[in-house]
Amino acid sequence: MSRGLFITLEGGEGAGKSTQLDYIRRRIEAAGIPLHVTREPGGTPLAEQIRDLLLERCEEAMAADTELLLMFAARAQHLAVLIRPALARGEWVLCDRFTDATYAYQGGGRGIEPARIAVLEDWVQGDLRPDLTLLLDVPVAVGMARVGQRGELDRFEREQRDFFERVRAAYLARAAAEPERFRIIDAAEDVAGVQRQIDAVLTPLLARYGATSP
Ligand code: Z5A
Repeated sequence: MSRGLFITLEGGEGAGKSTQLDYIRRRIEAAGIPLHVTREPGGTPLAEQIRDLLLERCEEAMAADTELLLMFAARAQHLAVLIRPALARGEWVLCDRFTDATYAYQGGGRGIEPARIAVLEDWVQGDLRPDLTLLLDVPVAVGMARVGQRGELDRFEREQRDFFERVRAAYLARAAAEPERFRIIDAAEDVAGVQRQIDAVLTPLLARYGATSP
């Protein structure tokens, strides 16, 4: 049996990932394809506990290396328990954020050398990489305005605008470096406009697996 497709969804603050994740799920499931929808950091009970550590505000500042290692600790668990077994069974996995987020946030945002991240990526993932990555790209000001109404902010949401500008630049640089894997979606459009762009990617993909229209 061939392994399932590994699809990741990426983007900065307020890009609309959560909003579009459900739409993508419905389209894939309507095609009759067995699918796991998951997220990072998290996705398994233990990895979700690591997520809590990463997102909770704490009196002691978290060192950038600690943050990086916790991201990969959660990822190692997620891969071992959920992602690799599902892909091996031929099921598809749709993941809200994956290692591109580490390059964007810990690399671009925190300033950790990409080469150091690549060492951990190779160690934890071996040769597993996403087959398709949808990057929901939105200007930082637009994304921040969308999430501005939220109450309590997590450790990442409390960062300043220049942090998120570096995150966005790092995402776009990765997309430019791997155009065959990435599809950049203009997420500044309204929800329907974003869905139309997603359809333009998903429709031909799903057609190859037996489904045709939204
Ligand atoms: N992180 C990391 O640092 N390193 C890593 O390796 C990984 C993660 C894997 C948790 O991520 C944090 O972990 C994240 C990066 C870090 N921190 N940040 N920031 P998360 O994915 O769980 O949380 P998030 O990125 O904060 O998600 P989000 O802010 O919820 O964004 P979103 O899911 O993209 O947005 P949304 O909830 O779908 O939409 C936000 C609002 O905009 C909402 O009111 C919508 O109704 C509205 N919306 C959505 N789309 C539109 C459009 N098209 N037009 C108008 N309004 C819209």
